[in-house]
Amino acid sequence: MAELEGLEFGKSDFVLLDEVTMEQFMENLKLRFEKARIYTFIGEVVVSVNPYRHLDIYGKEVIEDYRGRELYENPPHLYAVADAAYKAMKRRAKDTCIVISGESGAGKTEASKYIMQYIAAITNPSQRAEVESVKNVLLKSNCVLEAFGNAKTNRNDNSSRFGKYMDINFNFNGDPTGGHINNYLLEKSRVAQQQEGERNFHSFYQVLRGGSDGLLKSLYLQRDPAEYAYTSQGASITLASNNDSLCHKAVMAALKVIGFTTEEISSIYKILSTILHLGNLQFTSDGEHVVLVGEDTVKHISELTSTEPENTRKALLYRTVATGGGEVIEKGHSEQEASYGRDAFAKALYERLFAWIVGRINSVIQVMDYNPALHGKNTVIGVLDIYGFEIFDNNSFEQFCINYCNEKLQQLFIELILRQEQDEYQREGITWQNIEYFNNQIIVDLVEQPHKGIISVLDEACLTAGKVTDTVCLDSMNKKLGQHPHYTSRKVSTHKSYHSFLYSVEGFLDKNKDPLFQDFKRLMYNSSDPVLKEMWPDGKMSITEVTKRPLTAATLFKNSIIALVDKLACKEPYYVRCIKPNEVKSPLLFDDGRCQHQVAYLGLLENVHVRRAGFAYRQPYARFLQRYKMTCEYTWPNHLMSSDQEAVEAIVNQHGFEDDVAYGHTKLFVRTPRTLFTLEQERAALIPILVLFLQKVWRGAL
Ligand code: AOV
Ligand code: MG
Repeated sequence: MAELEGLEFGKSDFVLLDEVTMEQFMENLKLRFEKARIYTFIGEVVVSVNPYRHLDIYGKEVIEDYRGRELYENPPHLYAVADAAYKAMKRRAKDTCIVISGESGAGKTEASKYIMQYIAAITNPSQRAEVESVKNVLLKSNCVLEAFGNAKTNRNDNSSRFGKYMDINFNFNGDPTGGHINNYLLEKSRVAQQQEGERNFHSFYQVLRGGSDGLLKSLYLQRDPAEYAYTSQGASITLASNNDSLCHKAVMAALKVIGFTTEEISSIYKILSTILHLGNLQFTSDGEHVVLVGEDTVKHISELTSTEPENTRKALLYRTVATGGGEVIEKGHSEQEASYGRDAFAKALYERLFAWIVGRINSVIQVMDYNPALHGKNTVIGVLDIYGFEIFDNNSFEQFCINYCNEKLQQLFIELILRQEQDEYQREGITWQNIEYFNNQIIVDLVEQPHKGIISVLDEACLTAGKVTDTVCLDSMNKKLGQHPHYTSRKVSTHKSYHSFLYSVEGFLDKNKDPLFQDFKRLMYNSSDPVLKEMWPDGKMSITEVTKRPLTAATLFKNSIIALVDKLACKEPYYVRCIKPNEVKSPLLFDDGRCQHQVAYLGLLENVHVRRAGFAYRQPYARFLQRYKMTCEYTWPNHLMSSDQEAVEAIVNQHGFEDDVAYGHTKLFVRTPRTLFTLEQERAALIPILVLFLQKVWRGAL
């Protein structure tokens, strides 16, 4: 609470602002950022501003300060939220979740790691080996997932290109017994294509720069990422802030700790190498047929994937199709089809590798044989770290999905924060008037509504036989959604001349359909590398088997995000709202405009309003009494009343705060922060007198 920090650091809780205006909010946020107080509460929500420099606020001593304490007893911190979620889970056997949101580069992933470290540090005091091993896997999984799922973008050098939701399971002792990771839509297009200034996934650069000479030789790889088309397009192959070589060693060590076998690790790197070689494959025409340039590369690929060179070559140049009469024929690709197929194959290889790694980690931390009758209730803390809202110069299908996901989470935030608030008033028997707030459901509907939403129109276009182009699809969207207040469409004429509805529709249909020639699936399924085979079970099907049309990428993503939101909604939520102070990764610059924009769309001011319109503070009677009993003659040192509530009433009445409070069943509710301030000031003034008094008692003077 505010009294723990001097006012020179600003208000540690935004509900304490004199007036809830954007101006005051921003002033406080800026002051705190400048004073390296990067965390500020709004009630139980923590607002965080990325400091872009190392702060010495995460050490062991700090963890001890927060361990088991109440939220307001310490300055705002991620640890306070982590501890609150943990306490609720342990004391009340509640499933809780910590949702971390904010735009790209705002500090979500870093926050999620600190939270996990905190939970790991405060659990298992008796150091039981099996719990330690679960904790270890949970912590080490971050390193592996970041290597394979993060990349340098123009907004963040270590940008998460997948969404991660991790459940940590606890036994009745409050010790972790296992967990489960869900991953959401990996941005696989990056494997084959990167924007100017960006990189492919870290994993490629790490193995090239950090792999031993022996490993690289066995993978037929050269050390320089510039040698490979897939790692050099963005023309930015070095990270200022990271050491690829060291990271490779850390990833190798983490894979071993988690329990990947030597064979599995070898398969992982063979797949990475296969992808790099695929990227360098070229096609040309001999006048009649499309042919491959670089026979050696094909040989390397077949060796790395444990397939026959002839089959590999065929899969790259032909597709097998069943004719209407049930006859099976081989149809040669055009040059364009062959390149398209190669890239689709490389992307699918990476996507499946990533999913397999996540699955493999899950198999290690899966909670086995948990018997609630024997072990007590199994509770869960979920931690959500997903890709943040992002806008680039050119926004494609991936940005559309990522931003839709952020709208969904924002909607959940508004609903849960309000619901939680209103639930509490109801539970405590306090009269409460509902508050109006902007519900972005309308934007979510625009995207996801069946038959009408953007995804639905997109799917329709994808399912239409014949040639539907991105532009035709855009026209159809304009027709159907043109009247929607949140839909705009304009034709943008740039040097590239693409069409846009905030996002560029170029490539939308293809990314949504996400086709991959069956031949690649069969090739991989028939590999003699068991790991690779396991990743391609759908290659088992023969060509004549009729396959159901698979769901589109957007629909799959939508379904997974809806399931995620359902999962979060049934847990007690804790929120971290991250803000990016500037666009240039500077620890010194607080860009007012950019920050204000984020505060606005994160709905933080509304959050403060909601919190204040009701009661800014609430405290169980016993706790309130403990803290302020010295300010009232009837309660100091002990009260003689029949209940703590009555004693609290005595304190309130003596100060004349009757109109500012309400009495719940178990808690006192205080409307304005000023009341608390006054009590705090009085308490602070009394403490020196009390100390003097106690010193005299000790010295025997009294
Ligand atoms: P994000 O997860 O929110 O972006 P990160 O957590 O990756 O953002 O943070 C971006 C960078 O900011 C980090 O690599 C650090 O350099 C710096 N940073 C963030 N938080 C802290 C902190 N508490 N202390 C010091 N430096 C920090 V994205 O994944 O792009 O949405 O998709
Ligand atoms: Mg991230």
